[in-house]
Amino acid sequence: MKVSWRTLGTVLLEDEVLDKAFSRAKKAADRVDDPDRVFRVRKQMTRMVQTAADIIATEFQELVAAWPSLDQSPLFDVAMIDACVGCDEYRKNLATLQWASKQVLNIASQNAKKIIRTGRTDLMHEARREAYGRISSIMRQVGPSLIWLSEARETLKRLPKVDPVSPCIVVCGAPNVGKSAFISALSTGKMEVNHYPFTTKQIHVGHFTHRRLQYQMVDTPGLLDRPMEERNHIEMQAIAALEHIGSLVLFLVDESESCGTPYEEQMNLLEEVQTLLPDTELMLVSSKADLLQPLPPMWDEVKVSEEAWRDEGSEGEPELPLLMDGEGRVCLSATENVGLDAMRLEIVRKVKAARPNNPMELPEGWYRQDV
Ligand SMILES: Nc1nc2c(ncn2[C@@H]2O[C@H](COP(=O)(O)OP(=O)(O)OP(=O)(O)O)[C@@H](O)[C@H]2O)c(=O)[nH]1
Ligand SMILES: [Mg+2]
Repeated sequence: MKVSWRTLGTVLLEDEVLDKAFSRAKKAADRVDDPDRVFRVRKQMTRMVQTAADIIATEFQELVAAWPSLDQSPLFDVAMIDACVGCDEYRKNLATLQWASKQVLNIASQNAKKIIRTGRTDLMHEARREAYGRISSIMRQVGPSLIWLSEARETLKRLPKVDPVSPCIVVCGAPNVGKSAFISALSTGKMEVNHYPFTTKQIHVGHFTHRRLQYQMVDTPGLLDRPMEERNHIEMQAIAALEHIGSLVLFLVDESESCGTPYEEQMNLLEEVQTLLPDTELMLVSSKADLLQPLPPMWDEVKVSEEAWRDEGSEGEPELPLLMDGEGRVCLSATENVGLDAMRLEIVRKVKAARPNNPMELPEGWYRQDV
């Protein structure tokens, strides 16, 4: 149902499209067989012109059809496209291909007429040459668009794939607090690894399913973990995109400070994230609970009840006790797998409370993509 950038075909560049078109056209002409010289040349020349134009037009029309239309894309995708490559450029370059495909077909039909109307083979050859010249000139004009689209594809391929219909939990916090480890520990199945083009860091997208509803978790390295003044316009747009998809923001704090960022600074960051994503419910969670000294008072109790729940097949929605640190803050350990089952159920409860009662009803501005 979702468009996956990863399945978009490579974009052939100007010379590659021309080579493909002209070599197919030549093969088509070579297949012509007619004992009458004038008939033969006429057929050969019309085939060359029409085949070349058809190949190019089909190439471009298929490309335009395969690339998602912005009007029908989820807001998150549109915001990401805008942040990464620019929506105006995206529209403009696809429109250029659309235009070129019409032009090329026009040229072919005009010159095919010339070929058909004359009885002189030299004029047939000339009309064919003229068509090739005009087609090449159109191709020169679309060259920059093809380069742009080819580069855009490379960029968009690396974006995280998020389903706008399923709840999405945005996981943030200072570098090294354990965001990826948390997502990995809560995920069933394989975690996807992606990139935002403006950070070199890997982004993890994980999933778990509860009562047939899929919950997605996205981490935000390099995005929500640095001071406001260092963020550029593009990153701000990406953050706006997170606002669109987030059902819940989990802010991880590493109280042990083994992440390298002092607790104070992590709290400043928390305030920034709150102002950046003001309309999304935020939950503060303390990571690496196994490093706390002493261990959280409920450590053993939580561990035992989670193990018992897992042994019974993880059914239903029991009130598993949340792991709390000495100050009454929810905590967990991704490496020791303590506090995670309780956390998963808490996420489900929070998302349910934040979502509209009718699961088929989407918030304003969203639409549902059909299969
Ligand atoms: N003891 C302990 N270490 C943990 C836990 N979770 C993560 N770590 C460690 O903390 C380090 C950072 O973990 P990551 O999950 O990569 O942290 P991150 O927030 O994704 O880091 P960036 O993506 O670089 O911002 C790793 O060495 C982990 O092994 C935990 O629950 N307990
Ligand atoms: Mg990470």
